Amino acid sequence: MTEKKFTTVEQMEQEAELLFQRARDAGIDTWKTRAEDQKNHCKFGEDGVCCRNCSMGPCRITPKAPKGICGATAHTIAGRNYLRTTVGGAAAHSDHGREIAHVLYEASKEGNYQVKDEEKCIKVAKEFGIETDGRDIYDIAHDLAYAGLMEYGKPFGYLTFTGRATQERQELWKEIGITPRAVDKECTEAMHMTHIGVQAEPEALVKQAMRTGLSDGWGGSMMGTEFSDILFGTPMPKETEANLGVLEKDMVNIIVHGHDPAMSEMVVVAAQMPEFINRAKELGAKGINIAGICCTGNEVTMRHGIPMAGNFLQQENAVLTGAVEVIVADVQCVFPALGPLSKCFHTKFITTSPKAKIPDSEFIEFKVTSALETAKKIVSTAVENFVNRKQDDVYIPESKEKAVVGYSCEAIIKELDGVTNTQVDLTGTYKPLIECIKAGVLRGAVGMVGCNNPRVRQDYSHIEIMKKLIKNDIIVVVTGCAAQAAAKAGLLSLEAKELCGDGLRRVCDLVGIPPILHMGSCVDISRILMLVTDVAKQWGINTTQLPVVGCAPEWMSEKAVSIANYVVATGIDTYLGIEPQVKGSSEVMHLITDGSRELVGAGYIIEMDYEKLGDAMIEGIEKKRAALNI
Ligand code: XCC
Ligand code: SF4
Repeated sequence: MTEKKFTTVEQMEQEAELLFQRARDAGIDTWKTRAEDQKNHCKFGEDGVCCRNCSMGPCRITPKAPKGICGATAHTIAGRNYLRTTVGGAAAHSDHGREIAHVLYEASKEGNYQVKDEEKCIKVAKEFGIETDGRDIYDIAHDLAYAGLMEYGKPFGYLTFTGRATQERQELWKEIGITPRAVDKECTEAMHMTHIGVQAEPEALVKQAMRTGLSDGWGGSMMGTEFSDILFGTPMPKETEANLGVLEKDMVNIIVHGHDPAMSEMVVVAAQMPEFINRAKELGAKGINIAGICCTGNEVTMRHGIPMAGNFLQQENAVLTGAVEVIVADVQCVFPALGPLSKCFHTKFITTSPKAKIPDSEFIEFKVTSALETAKKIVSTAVENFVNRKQDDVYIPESKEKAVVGYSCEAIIKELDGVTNTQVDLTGTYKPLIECIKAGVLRGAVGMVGCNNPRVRQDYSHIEIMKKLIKNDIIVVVTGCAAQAAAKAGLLSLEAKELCGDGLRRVCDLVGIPPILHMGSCVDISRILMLVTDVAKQWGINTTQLPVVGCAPEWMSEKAVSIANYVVATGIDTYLGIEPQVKGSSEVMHLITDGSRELVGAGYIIEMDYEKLGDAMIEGIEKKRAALNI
């Protein structure tokens, strides 16, 4: 057996350092230097006890001034801030879902976007009570898109997808009053509650955070995922590569960055057109290479095997290679720093959404009706820009790793079907997986998600914790920047089974999967919700009983807080490696940890030491097993 050498964080850091040096040489800042400049962080902000919700303030809580001018305590202020953070995240994810619903609404046989997964279109339409028999698929799709859009503002009732949850969760949510209503209703109500002089009770604020989070996970994000699958195809396993080494020295490099797949899908289509490939060759390039960053990267890798250039904290590094002709972004997680940085290189920075215009970028508005035209313009800009590259001044780090991506729930079931024995028919279910967990071959599962955060070494916690988990026979599913961290370290390759305990290694061999499964972008955490829910249903237990936990070791965004809220409210303990900004209130801190466990059977476990965080998860999983007598 040849021992595979996996890329280490140290290697990645050395390569990154060479790129940062290029920035220093060019006299430009990077996140590294800016993070230094921002030290030490404002303590009031960090603790969540600064309120600027009205102009009598800002008010900051200190021992000398324990109340705001209106009388709000640290608990009220921290609770309100926490809820507002959640709203920011839920709004972002859900608005992404809404954009996709609009794309589906515009889909047509002849137009820019088609229905690729008709089966899913019909299945989901039925859930919404839409007539499907004998109807044209586009008529069904349009009715579905309309029904989806109505989920954002319907005046009565609850979100349709909550009907997918376990009976136990549905009843509990009803009982404690957190079943999500229309997406916009939850976000608006949360903003209302946090206005001066409205909600002051910490528990009510934390419950609304869960409800708003649920409207994201079981609403906006879930629609984002399902409608994207209908439009662009449900992901199936594909081979690809990850890390900056995927950039090609002798090709035109285009980086797609952001979140919404509508734009990036079209760029992928345009880049395959012979007119552009030929033109690239005329200009001395060997072809056109597309690579992704952040969740756009996850979307296009899941469906097309497009390589991933890296995750959140690597966006500047991509430009610093000097090898990128165009970096094009739509919404979310896009550093404004890319504007001035791109000016130091030949790189053209293109923004496409009116929601995210960035100084020093070129704005080309992306519209559903002119999507292909715009994508062609973007690709053409990149191709023509190749001649401006200073080829002698290019530095592309060597590191890249092989990865298998594209494990939608449908794909996982298909893989499991491939190995079920025929004595009892288990096809189309997670039962083989459940049997492995019951028998202890697998101890349990962890969903690792989330961002990078300069508060900790980039990707170190992700990678070290993942290695620890798989060594302990715990299967891991990943999305977002955590997924890209895994990919860069080679942990999404089939060879990663070498790092597993005996049980997980056997499962990997038998099923032919890596020990860490890439389930997509951050809105695709809705896939993890469905995986967990269906496993609980087929096992016949509650989600809170499953030996399964969630983890976000390096999270930073408001979206991550929204996610953490809905994962917990779905009954899954969530382990955080970065502290939520509520430390200034013992009550809110209690409410999101042990208090939430009393309320919904799950809560946060907060631990900044990655070793201890990993150990705590294993312990948590073993406790759940013991309670199940397995
Ligand atoms: Fe953004 Fe989704 Fe976080 Fe990565 S994981 S930094 S939110 S790209 Ni969503
Ligand atoms: Fe101060 Fe109350 Fe106004 Fe907040 S809402 S800024 S605590 S007066």
